[in-house]
Amino acid sequence: MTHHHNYTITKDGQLLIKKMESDQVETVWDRHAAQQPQCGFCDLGLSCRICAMGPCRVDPFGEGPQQGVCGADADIIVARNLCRMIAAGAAAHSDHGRDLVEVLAEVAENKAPGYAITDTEKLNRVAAEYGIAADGKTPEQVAGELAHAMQEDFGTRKKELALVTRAPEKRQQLWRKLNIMPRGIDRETSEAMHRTHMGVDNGWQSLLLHGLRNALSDGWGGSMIATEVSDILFGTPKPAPTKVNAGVLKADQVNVVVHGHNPVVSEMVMAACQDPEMTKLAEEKGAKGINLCGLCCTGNELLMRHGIPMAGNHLMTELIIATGAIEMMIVDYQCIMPALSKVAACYHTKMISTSDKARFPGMEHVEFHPDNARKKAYDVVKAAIENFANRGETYIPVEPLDAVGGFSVEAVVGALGGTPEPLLDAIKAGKIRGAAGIVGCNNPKIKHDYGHVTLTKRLIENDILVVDTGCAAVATAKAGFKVADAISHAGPGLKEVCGSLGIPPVLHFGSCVDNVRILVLAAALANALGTDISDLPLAGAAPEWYSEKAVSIGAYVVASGIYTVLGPMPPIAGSMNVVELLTKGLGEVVGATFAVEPDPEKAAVLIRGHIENQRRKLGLDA
Ligand code: XCC
Ligand code: SF4
Repeated sequence: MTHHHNYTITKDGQLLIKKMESDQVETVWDRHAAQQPQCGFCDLGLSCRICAMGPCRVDPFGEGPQQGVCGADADIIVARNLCRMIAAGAAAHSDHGRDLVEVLAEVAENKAPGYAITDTEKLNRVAAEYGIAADGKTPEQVAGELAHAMQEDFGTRKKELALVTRAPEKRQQLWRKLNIMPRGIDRETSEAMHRTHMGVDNGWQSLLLHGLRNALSDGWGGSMIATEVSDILFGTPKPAPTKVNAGVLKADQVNVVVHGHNPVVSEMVMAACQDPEMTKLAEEKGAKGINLCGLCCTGNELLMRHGIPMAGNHLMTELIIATGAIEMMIVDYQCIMPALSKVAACYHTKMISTSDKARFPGMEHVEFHPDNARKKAYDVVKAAIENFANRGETYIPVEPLDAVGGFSVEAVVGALGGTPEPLLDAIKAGKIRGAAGIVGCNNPKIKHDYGHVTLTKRLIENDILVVDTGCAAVATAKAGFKVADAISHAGPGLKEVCGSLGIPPVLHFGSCVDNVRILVLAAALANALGTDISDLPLAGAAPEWYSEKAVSIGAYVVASGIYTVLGPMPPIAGSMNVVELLTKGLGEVVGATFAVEPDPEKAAVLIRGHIENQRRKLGLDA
């Protein structure tokens, strides 16, 4: 029995859950219910299966065993588990970055037909940060040298990653002093796995500190490289209109949906979908055209750069298939529920996996590599067109909503007239109290989109500018906050500032790797004020996070000096020492802490209190 109104605040979600219920197709909420009660030891982080003397668990009530077979206690087990979550998240983001660097290297050697250098200005700017001069070289030569220099960032030959110099000087010094300056991207993840092997690092504090260094190698390394190289190859985003929610599917067109994270695949699929020859083919098959839509972060990548419409976020990925309107879903990696192909089997949707690293039962595997991606993209789009004939009844339950995406730091600074000063002035004058980055996923433990939308609403009505990414950004777009008119929901100061710039009070900053755009903007603000990021009236939030990547993001955001409120509780409550350190002690170490608050109304109060406190400390309201 499904209580579809309790699962999501979205109309399209509610109607499609009802549809799946009547079609008797299982959803993520059904599977979540079937898992109840979930393991209490694991929930508290008190179970360990790192070695074959185990698995072990520590009794939280102090009656049963207090240590594993090896003697690890609750603090060690919790810290080790958390460290491994960060390592997995950092690995995912950074491996995504590596795939882009490989494309850049192949573009430099002219071995990746269909890919090109789109933003030469940015190529030269980033190359300069790596100490590569562009004069007298072709863009391809610069790209080749840059790709090589970035590959060095992944390795073990350096003492510090190249792009950490973007952080304020004070922050860099702090990282050096704490010995958490990230060295090699792969090195930190590899060291995290080493330290957490049985019998290595059994200091829960030193484990957590390394977790921060590992996360920093993601934020100022792997993810930052992913975003920068994506901009170089596919263009730096500029504000552009788009449409969002399940209503972006078209009843009379071939609907192709891309899901996953890496624009390397989705950009080629887009190029094939936009080819007039393909449109002609679709028309011959009785469709009015080809409609490409996105899901999750690869959708955000296309939305940011090309205004491609967004069908939904994480918890919409199954539901959208129940429209019966999708000819093909093409996935790469990360956040793709293996359940999707079972759902697709109940409709006519063809599922295509594209990455050697990411296989799924029940999907057809068409492997994309930089040298064959263009051809493969045409192959799959042709197959999608063929599949239009197999379509049954469709159910597209809502009309799409308008939204604006594309706020890169370059675009924001451009809109401000070339410097971040006007934004600082508005903050100093108190018209904007501060800014919050709302990021991360959906999680069936939280009513779908309720966390993101409620928190955003409360912050903008209190004159706090919101920038968001990932599935959070899709949630607020679907709630109507990403149009210029949404200033009607903002407080008077934020309304005035956004109104005069003609921008929404909630800015779409991109995919999850694009959280680095928030770091870059925060660093620019701190540098303009001659201070550190931890002094600014800023906050982060992940109200509905689920993934290991989100743990890495949260850790690098806090390690960069930004107070961060998590919705769902991470599996750490089994160690009061770890909880105390993360929620209090870190303040004295990195100048920022975590908080956990599943109720977004209360999270908003926490964030407002923090921002007002930061303003007082800066002497802004004296
Ligand atoms: Fe995945 Fe990036 Fe989370 Fe969404 S926000 S559920 S990580 S798609 Ni990244
Ligand atoms: Fe048990 Fe220690 Fe092995 Fe973990 S590492 S499974 S606590 S013996």
